[in-house]
Amino acid sequence: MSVVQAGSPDKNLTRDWQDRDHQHYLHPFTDHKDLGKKGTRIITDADGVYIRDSEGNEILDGMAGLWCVNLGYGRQELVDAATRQMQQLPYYNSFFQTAHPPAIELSTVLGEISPANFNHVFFTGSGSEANDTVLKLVRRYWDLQDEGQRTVIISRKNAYHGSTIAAGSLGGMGEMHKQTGAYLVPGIEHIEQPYYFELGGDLSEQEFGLQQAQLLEQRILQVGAENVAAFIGEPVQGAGGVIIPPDSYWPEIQRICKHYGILLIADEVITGFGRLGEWFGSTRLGIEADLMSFAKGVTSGYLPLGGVMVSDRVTAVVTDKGGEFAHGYTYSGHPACCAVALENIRILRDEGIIERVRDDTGPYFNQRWAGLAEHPLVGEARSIGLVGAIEIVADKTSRERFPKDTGAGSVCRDFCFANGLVMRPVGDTMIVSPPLVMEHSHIDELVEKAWRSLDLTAKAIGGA
Ligand code: PXG
Repeated sequence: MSVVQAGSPDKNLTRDWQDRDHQHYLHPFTDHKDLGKKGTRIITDADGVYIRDSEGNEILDGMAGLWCVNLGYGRQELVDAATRQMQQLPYYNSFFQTAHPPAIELSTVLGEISPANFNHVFFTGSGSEANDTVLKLVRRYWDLQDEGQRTVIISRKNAYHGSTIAAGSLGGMGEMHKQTGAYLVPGIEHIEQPYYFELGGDLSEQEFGLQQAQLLEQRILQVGAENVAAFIGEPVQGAGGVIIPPDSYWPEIQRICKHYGILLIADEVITGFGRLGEWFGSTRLGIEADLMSFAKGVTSGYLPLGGVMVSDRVTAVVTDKGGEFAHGYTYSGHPACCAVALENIRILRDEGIIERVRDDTGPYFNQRWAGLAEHPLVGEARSIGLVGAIEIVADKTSRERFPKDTGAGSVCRDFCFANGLVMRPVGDTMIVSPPLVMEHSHIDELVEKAWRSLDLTAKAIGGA
């Protein structure tokens, strides 16, 4: 059932927007020549878990915007919180011995909802800025302890940590690295990812998880343990294709980090604020991090805000030793963004939404999503909390993919849109990360639309 009222689509208006979009607007991660040929989809409004385009089509938003609209659309309380704060104090900074109540209150609340060893936060405007901050904090942490030679940060191939130069360097996206070229931040090493479906071969899932974690130890020894500062990872890789590591993976990573004394950084930009049925993915997966970057779901995307939760271990060094941390943004702790985050967290708490993901909607989604593995085109259907992926394959048993130029994932995405569902491809992996307020009926609708789109894809590309 949809909440959005049908509009009165105006094709001329859509064409006009598309033309002007093409003439003036440079989109993120976009081939503009290609976009100009296809025409942009113009999204005009949204309510609950549905978005609506300029043609009046209602679409179930299986991606919560871009992994961020955790509370869904149309929450008046968030609008009111922003309005009130903008009327009272729309902006002030936290440099030069000043602060304001929303940033102070939000930092207190974040300390309450994060694991016990986190009691401090540094605010940024985005996830990329959060990970740039992480890089500088890590460097300062070791410098202040006279171990400035510890400069190496170990990350993973196919990781996504943002798109500024530092965050893109931390990430493991090949295409981004190619385009950044010589400007990549030096000293960042990338090990292979715990992607069982793609790389598991004949190993059991748990053997594979252990093996992939031990790649960290091998790399530490290669570069010299005394030179390694930190390991960074998303608890569940998001943009890389919702890669859920085997249970054996994180405990072994944790053991290795502890053994060599290196910092463990959890990038919680997607997994934070309820996605896995806990406030932070680290809690669900038993990760004891020293730094956690966050963004997106902290405000349900209503206003931009990011930050880094800094553990007592790191705070003790970077604050107690004194001296200025030469870092900060104009919009660090922006009052209106902090006010929206506070209201967002209040609603998540008061309505028990994260507990519902953990105990009810998450398990229901996991069970329904698993059913997609029965589809002839699907090699695997995996999920955790309210995030899931399916692997489109030409052959279920051998896991053989379709030829690259088939573009199976993109074909499926187009059928999804046409059938009223946002489900996006990462290559031939289809992924969803819906708003946390999904009801069982929305989950049924999502899975049914996904199945129908897979049927149409199979017909179009000659699979199954
Ligand atoms: N870390 C993670 C884990 C992310 O997913 C960032 C950092 C960077 O956040 P900002 O706010 O700077 O974008 C992200 C962002 C995709 C996609 O294609 C994913 C993100 C951003 C853009 C596209 O799935 N994640």
